[in-house]
Amino acid sequence: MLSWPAPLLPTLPGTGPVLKVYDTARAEVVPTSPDRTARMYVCGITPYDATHLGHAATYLAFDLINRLWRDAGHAVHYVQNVTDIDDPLLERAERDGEDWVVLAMRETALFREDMTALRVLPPEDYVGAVEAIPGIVAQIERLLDAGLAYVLDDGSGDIYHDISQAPGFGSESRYDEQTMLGFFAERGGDPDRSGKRNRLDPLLWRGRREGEPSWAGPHGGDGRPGWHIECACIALDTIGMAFDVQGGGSDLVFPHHEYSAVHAEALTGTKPFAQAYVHAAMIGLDGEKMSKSRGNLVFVSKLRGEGTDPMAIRLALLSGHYRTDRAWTADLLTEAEGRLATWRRAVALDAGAPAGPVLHGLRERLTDDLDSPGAIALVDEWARQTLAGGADLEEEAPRVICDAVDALLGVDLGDCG
Ligand code: 5CA
Ligand code: ZN
Repeated sequence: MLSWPAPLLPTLPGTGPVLKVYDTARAEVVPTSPDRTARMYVCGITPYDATHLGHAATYLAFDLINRLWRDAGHAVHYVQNVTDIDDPLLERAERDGEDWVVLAMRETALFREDMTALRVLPPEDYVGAVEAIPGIVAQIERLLDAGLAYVLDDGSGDIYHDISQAPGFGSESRYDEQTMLGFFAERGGDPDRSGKRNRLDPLLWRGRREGEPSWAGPHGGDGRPGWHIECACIALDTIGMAFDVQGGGSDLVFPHHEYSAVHAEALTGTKPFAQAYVHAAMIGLDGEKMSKSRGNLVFVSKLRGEGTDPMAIRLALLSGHYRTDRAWTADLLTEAEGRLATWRRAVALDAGAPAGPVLHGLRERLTDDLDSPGAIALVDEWARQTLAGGADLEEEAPRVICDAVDALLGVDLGDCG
C-alpha cells in the first residue's frame, strides 16, 4: 500500500544514547539493542472510525521510538499493517449500507492525512491484509502440513492453530488461563465454539460464508484470514524474526500479540518473534476508554477541521506518559496551545539560554522509556529562561532547541532564531 510522506528530520549534534523501553513479556524496562538497522512492527488501524485520539497517541509513542533510534545513529525499518478485512470492518459497512472496500479506502486515506499532519514518520512497508492474503495462505498450509493446525470438523472450512503444541504460549502477556479466556471472549475470540481442540485455539482461516468476501484459501478452501496470522505473516515477510519492537495499544497485549508471536514461532521454529513487546496505554474520554464500539470518539480530522494546530494535538498527547491510561480533555489542548505559543516565541529570538544541557536532558528523558512529560518540562524551563533574558544567552541556542524539539519530539516550531 501507499505509505505517507516523510517530514524533514533535522540532524542534531552528537548522538543519542541507547533507548530503553518497557517490555510487557519481561515486565521491566530493558535496553533495546538494534543492529545498524532497527526493526519495528506496529499494529495498524482497522480502517473505520479513524483516526481518533487514542490511535494517534499510540502511533505517536512509536514515532518517538523511531526518532530516538535514528538519533542514536540507526536506520529504522518500520512496518505497519492495515487490517482491511475483518469482522468489525464488515459489520460497520453492513450497518451503514456501504461497500466495505470503499469504507476501508476512505478511512485509510484519512489516516494517512492525519499521520502526515501530526508529522509521524511513515512506515517503509505499509501493508494491507488483503494484499498479504496469498502469503498468509501459504503459511497456513505449512502449519496444516506440520500438524500444528487443523480444519474444524463441521463443514465450515474454519482452520485453527492447536495451541497445545505451542510451548511459548503465554510468555508475551504472562496471563493465567482464566484471564486469557476473559480477554479472548471479549476481543474477537471464540472460547465456546464446539469442535475446537482447546478453548484458546485461535482462528487462522474462516471458511467462506454466504454474503462475505472470500479468497482462494489453504488447500483450495475459500474464505478469509484470521486477524493474528495477518500480523505474524506481514512481519515475517518484511522484517523477519527477532525484530526489535512489536508495538500497539495495551488492548493488544492479549490475545493479538500473544497469538501473532506463537504463530510466527510455530512457522519458523525459532524464538522470539520480537525482542520487546511495547504497549501504549489507553486514551479515554469522560471516564471510559475511547473506542469505536463505545462511540465516544474525538477525531484528529475533526480537530484539524476546526483549525486546531496539529502540533498542539501532538504536544497535548505527548504531555502524558505513554504507559499511563489518561483522559483527553479540552483543557489538555488549551494547555498545549499555550505551550506551543510560548516555545515558538522563545525559539524565534536571536539568542537563548544554553542549549547543550537541554539537548542532553531531552535525550536522557526520552530514551528512559519515552519520558515525554519530563522532556517537555525541560523545554518549558528553557523557554522560561530564554524569555526572561539574561547575560548568558547563546546565539545558536534557539536553532539547536528548535531542531531538537523537531527531531526528537516531532514538533515543528516554525521560524527559528
Ligand atoms: N488493526 C488492529 C491491529 S492489527 C487494531 O487494533 N486496529 S484499531 O484500529 O482498533 O487500533 C489501532 C491501534 O490503536 C492499535 O494499536 C490499538 O491498540 C490502538 N488503540 C485503539 N484504541 C485506543 C485508545 N483508546 N487509546 C490508545 N490506543 C488505542
Ligand atoms: Zn496487529
